[in-house]
Amino acid sequence: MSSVGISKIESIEKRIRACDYLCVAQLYLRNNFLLEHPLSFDDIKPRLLGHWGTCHGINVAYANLMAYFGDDPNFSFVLGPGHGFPALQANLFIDGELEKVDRQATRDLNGIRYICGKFSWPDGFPSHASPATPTVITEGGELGYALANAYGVALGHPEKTIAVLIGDGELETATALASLNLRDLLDGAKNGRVLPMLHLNGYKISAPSIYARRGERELNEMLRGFGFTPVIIDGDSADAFQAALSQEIDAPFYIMKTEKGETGPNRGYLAHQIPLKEPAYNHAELSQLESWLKSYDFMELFDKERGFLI
Ligand SMILES: Cc1ncc(C[n+]2csc(CCOP(=O)(O)OP(=O)(O)O)c2C)c(N)n1
Repeated sequence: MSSVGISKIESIEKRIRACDYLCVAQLYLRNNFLLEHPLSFDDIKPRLLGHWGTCHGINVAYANLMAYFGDDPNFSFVLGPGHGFPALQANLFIDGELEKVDRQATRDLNGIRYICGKFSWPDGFPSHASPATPTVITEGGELGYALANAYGVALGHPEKTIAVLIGDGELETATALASLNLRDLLDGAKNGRVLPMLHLNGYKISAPSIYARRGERELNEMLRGFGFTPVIIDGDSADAFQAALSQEIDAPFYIMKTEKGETGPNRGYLAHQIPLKEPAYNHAELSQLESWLKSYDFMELFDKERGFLI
């Protein structure tokens, strides 16, 4: 039995499923966005660009954080891995935030066609978060600033809560690592609460991340050394995530462990960018892509006439 209610957990899981589908659709599809007919080579973008591996984890964090803090107007979410743009875009689209600044991003089939068809496409959306994305101020291709930015948002705003998702590769950068010191400088009554969250999916591009190699005990010791209390969220269960958020902990540092590429056709470094590279001309890969897309059962979550059912 879920600690926070079945319907809330179900709605989080549905939202994650919808966003995962929209990520894969953005990466691959130029047509047939609802799979209304069998996928064909013509439906696939001729040049595949973008990053899948980090997307599911971002969708898990986003959905769970919105479910927990979404009603609080003083809550913000800062995203480190800007290469996970399809996930950020999917969430902004589903919430209607994109439509507020871009009238073509309507929450219907036209909007889906627009965000998917234009992702990583000439004169369309870039493959990384960019200042054209609502609330994004820096180009998403450079890792490292998320934690510092989150403490910046908290500065002088005690009413604010800022959750920040940091990639395990990102936490190897000098900027992110040095930003761990900010807790010492900025924790206190005059500033807001920063909730750092490490996305421990084990890899950065083609190699294991240092923190994944070192193991849990050493990672925990390092974070404790900076004054944080590590809280592990093992896997993508919404129940576990909600339970972790509801613990009353001083200076928590959440560690969300997922498998890189989870819910896709492969895992780890193979999933970092485009997991299936040839679906535009390879029958076997086309059918793998079709099965992958169908695994999300998107039509249970979206209706052509009524829009999103989540
Ligand atoms: C400062 C900087 N160095 C290197 C890169 C190249 N780069 C792009 S994605 C990536 C891996 C990021 O790994 P991680 O932060 O763990 O994200 P995830 O594994 O979730 O994709 C790297 C090193 C970059 N974007 N920015």
